[in-house]
Amino acid sequence: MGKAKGPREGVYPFVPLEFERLAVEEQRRRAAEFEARLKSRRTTRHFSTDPVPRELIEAAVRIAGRAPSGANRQPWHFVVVADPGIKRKIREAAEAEERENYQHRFPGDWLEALAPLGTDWHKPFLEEAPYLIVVFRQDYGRERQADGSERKVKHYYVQESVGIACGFLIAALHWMGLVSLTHTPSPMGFLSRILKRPANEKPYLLIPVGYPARNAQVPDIPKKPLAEIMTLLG
Ligand code: IYR
Repeated sequence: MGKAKGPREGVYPFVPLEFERLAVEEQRRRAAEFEARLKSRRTTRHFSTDPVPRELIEAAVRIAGRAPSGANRQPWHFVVVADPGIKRKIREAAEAEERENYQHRFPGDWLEALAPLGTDWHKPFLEEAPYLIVVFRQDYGRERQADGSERKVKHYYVQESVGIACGFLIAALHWMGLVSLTHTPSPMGFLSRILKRPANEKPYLLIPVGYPARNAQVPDIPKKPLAEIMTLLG
């Protein structure tokens, strides 16, 4: 008898990698194009209530689901909220936590770091944005057994995997002409309760998505130059 195997170990055949080797000039062109596109991505807090086609949100979540993950466990779940009643509940709960944060819990240095962003405890975007994508990380999986019982499946590098998936999601939303906000109300336990998520899932990010309000403004913040964020050896 061999060692007990994980749920999916050894069941996938290897197939040839589909890969198109591009001419270097084309690679440069694509790099410049992608960089230019992502340069205009901005986190936005002022949303229009204009509706967004649902298939765009579905495509963005499918793209997020293409992210690499530890042992390919795909330890994420995306709850997409368009229902105005649920959005209101989320806003009320988030504002209750954030009011505590801004008025009592945030230490002085944190408030100072937030000052340039102009944020406060009011979160109207949680009702104005047509969609809220609530990202959950799954600290372990649940697999139904033949006898109807459930067993835990180990997940690996959950934080890293879900972070990468959110990066894909945010880039995809921008690419398709939408804006988003990586919102982190804290603590986020209310999202599990309102959205009735199982115990293996924990809220990771709350991402309002939509079009910007006509008068949307963003802080004019700098990004670090390459020399500061990259060290080249050799
Ligand atoms: N979650 C709070 C505070 C906040 C914290 C950080 I760090 C930010 O970059 C922005 C906001 C809020 O959403 O107001």
